[in-house]
Amino acid sequence: MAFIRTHVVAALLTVFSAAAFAAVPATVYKSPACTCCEAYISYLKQNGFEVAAVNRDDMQQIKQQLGVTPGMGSCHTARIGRYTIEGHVPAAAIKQLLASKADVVGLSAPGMPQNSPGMGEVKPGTQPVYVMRKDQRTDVLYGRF
Ligand SMILES: [Cu+2]
Repeated sequence: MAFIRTHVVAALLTVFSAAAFAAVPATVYKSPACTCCEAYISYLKQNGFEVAAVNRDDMQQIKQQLGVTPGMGSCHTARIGRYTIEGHVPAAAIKQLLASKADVVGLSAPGMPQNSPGMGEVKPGTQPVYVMRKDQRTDVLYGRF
């Protein structure tokens, strides 16, 4: 099992290192008072994203515009490439999605999960990340990151 995991990680690193040269632009929409949003923005910057933070008072409207699946909302909403990234989604999941070019709306870490990036100590491999799809299903696990 450890052998397989090592090889999967090595393969993923190869995929990502090609894209790691250029910072990936990301726009993060958040309400002005949100401190965990700030922590998540710092996390994204540390993980190779070039972040534009936009304060908004109409986050519900933004989420609707960007196609966040009802019931999968969190605090901040990001637009990265053609995808909407809702909440405290780990960078590895975002990079995997960008590389896959999957035809989905984006990813979500619904709610405010403890130990997700920006929400305390990160425990890699434990954070469930869900796919936001055009059919608005809410039960499709993308993986644990
Ligand atoms: Cu938050």
